[in-house]
Amino acid sequence: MTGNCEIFDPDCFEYQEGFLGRREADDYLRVLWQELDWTQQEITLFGRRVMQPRLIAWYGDASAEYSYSGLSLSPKPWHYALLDLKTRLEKVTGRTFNSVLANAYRDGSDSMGWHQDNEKELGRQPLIASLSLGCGRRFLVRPAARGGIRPGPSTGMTLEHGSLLLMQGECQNKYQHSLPKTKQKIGLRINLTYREILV
Ligand SMILES: O=C(O)CCC(=O)C(=O)O
Repeated sequence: MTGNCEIFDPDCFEYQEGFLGRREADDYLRVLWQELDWTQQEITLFGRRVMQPRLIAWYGDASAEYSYSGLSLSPKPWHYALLDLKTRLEKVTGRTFNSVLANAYRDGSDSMGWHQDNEKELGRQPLIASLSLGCGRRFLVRPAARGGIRPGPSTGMTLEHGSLLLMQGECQNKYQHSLPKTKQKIGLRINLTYREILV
């Protein structure tokens, strides 16, 4: 796969705009919004229980259990549209995925805070294939804190409808990423992060 993502470390991030055509991206957005089993979950953040500012759904092979921020997710059986996309992603990446975390940002007040996807069940150098559907949202990246040194300054780019972002190599060890709130009047965005959970 080729892509341009010059503002981020090219060893860790690869971006392809228009991975899905406009029409099919529209169709996936509509079907996934209507048919996935979306829930709003409570998580632990800095010792406090808070509701996540977005909806999520976890699908995959039965063995692909995933835990983060005090939340344990058991996968729902694959939805056909998620399975179609998984097959396409496996073809372009040459890798396999056994699960997908779907995030739905209903409007600009939904968001995802700074984090690294570095849970042990993802392995040391996970490949995460992140598909964006719906309204473009700003995606920020910054160097992770290390040895008492605070995180570095952030850079960002807009993840467009139908685009694919691969996060790979040392990405989850070196960098944090986030999807900040925005005051712009915008509608739904769905993000699908395909992962391989080591079981
Ligand atoms: O919505 C996005 O693009 C970010 C998703 C994300 O960071 C994650 O699922 O770990």
